[in-house]
Parts: sequence; C-alpha cells; structure tokens
Amino acid sequence: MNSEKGHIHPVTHITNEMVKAFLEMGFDVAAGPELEDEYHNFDALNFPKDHPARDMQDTFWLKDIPKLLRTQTSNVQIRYMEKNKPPFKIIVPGKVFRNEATDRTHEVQFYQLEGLAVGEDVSMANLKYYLNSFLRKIFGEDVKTQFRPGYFPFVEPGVEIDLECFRCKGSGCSTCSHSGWIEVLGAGMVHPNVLRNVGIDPEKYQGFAFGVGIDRIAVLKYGVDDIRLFYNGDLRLVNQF
Ligand code: 2NL
Repeated sequence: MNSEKGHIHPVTHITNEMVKAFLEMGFDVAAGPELEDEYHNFDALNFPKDHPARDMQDTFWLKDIPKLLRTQTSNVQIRYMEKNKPPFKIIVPGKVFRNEATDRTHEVQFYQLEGLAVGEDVSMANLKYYLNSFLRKIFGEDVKTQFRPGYFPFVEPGVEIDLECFRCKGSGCSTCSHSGWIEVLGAGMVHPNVLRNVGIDPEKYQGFAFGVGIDRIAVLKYGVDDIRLFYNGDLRLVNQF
C-alpha cells in the first residue's frame, strides 16, 4: 500500500516553536484582523502622516473602502490595549502584507511575531532578558547577541538585535555580509504617544515591544536561501519537514 505522510509546513513549524518559547515565559497569545483601518495600522502607532510606509507602493490599499492589508501585526496590540488594563504581556503571530517587489529575501505576504509587555515597572532590562532567552530557545544556549540603537516611530528608544553569525562564528562570511552579525529583531520601549493613543497613562505605565520576521528566522534556521520557496507550493520543500 502506498501511504504518504503529511508534513507540517516549515513556517508553521517555526511559528509553533516561537509561540511555545513565549508561552513558557508567561506571555498570552492575541489575534486580530488582517484587514484594518489606517488608524489602527498607522496613526495609533505614531507613524508620521507623510511616512513612506503609508504610500501606495508599500501598502495594499483597498479600492472602494478606506481599509488596508495590515503591514505589521501591531494593529492587534493597539486593539488589545484599547480593551485591556495593564499589566499584561502578549505575543501576536500573524500574516502581514507589503506592496513591494519580491526577491529572495522579500515576499508580498509573510509572517511576523510581535510582542508587547506593559506594566508599572517594565524596563529595557526586562526586554533584553526575554529576547535573549527567546533567541537561546530557538538557536541554542550558546548564541551571542548584540543590541544596537535603531529607529522605529512607535518606540523610544529603539533597538535592533543581531545574532552572531552561526556560520562563521563572527569572523565574517557571505551569510552575514562579512560583518559577523545577522540582524534578527527590532524592539524598544513603547513610545509615550502610542500609550496615550490607547488611553494608558505613560507617566504611570511603561512597556517594551518587539517584532521578528517568522520567515526570516525559518530561512536562517533551516538554511533555505529563498523565502519564495515557502509559498510556491512545491512539495519537494515541504516534504523535507
Ligand atoms: C521589526 C520591528 C518592531 C514593534 C515592532 C510595537 C507595537 C506596538 C507598540 C510599539 Cl503596539 N511597538 N512593535 C516595536 C519595535 C519593533 O518590529 O523589524 N520587525 C520585523
């Protein structure tokens, strides 16, 4: 008898692993709409009115109604904060959309996992602890990380987090563009304007937030060199997982 086994898609696989890592650290999982209004996708997040991400070239706008396909999952955290009182810590895995040309590192549809923790004494040190713990659970206990200043309109200060290149161990190779480091996460302390927009007093509460590309982690962890292979339906890829 010819029996063929089904397989878990690699992006599903890594999503499950990432969610498990945060569940173990006490985060709740939240979900929300992929079709969103400009307020919850951009305005509430402190994106300037003339930010290029709002452009037709970068965002999929619907033709007949004032809605868009969310460009990150943060609309869910905004909706969560509108309804829930701190303290809380949540993650939001989900599908996001960008209106841009595809290449081996870009797709118009991909997956992100964002996180948010708000409370009276939530600090950058907490952020560092949770993200380092997360990266160790995914890439192994001996990973080295580096936190650099970075800019996102919805956090202040903002940071970018690099992983020491697992291929050359930091000495420089083609995988890490000869820098020794691979960027894996963006994060920071939630901007006071964002807290104000959802009715949380930034004098009383602080929060950290982060975002990570799920496909990007899958590409790195599984050594797949073209993100488009995840979505072209070729079973020769899926059957390896
Ligand atoms: C990246 C960067 C990030 C966030 C996402 C966030 C959400 C709220 C408030 C503040 Cl509601 N921040 N999300 C913060 C920093 C970075 O993603 O490079 N993602 C792939």
